[in-house]
Amino acid sequence: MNQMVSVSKRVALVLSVAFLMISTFVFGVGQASAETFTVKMGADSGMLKFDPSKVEVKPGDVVKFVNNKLPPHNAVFDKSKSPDADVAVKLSHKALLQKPGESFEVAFTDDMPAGVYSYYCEPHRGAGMTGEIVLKK
Ligand SMILES: [Cu+2]
Repeated sequence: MNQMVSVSKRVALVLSVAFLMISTFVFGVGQASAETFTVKMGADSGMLKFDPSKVEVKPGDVVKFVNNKLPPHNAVFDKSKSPDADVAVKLSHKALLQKPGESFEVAFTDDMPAGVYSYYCEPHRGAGMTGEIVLKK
């Protein structure tokens, strides 16, 4: 009788450990699901704009800028229209992309303040080629 009890206790222990491991795994994957968002530089229609022009990200996410139509393009984050001027400088990619298909990635990390990061394409700022990335925490 005593042995029966200890066996079922052991089974219960094994089951609860297994459940903990599975739930930790599922929860861990959910937390680590960093996403990559793609922004086309120059819309397919040939418009001088970023497409999409507004992206919402969370820490860990990456925005991949891909040269598309009517190059050259770049992405410069506006120091006066970002939550932190130093972060804006760090995020900026001043080098112009000449060939369609070229790309660069901008990573958003936990040490950056939440808020709206505005950016523009230097050659086409006057034509309205601007965008926003909203970092939410
Ligand atoms: Cu441009």
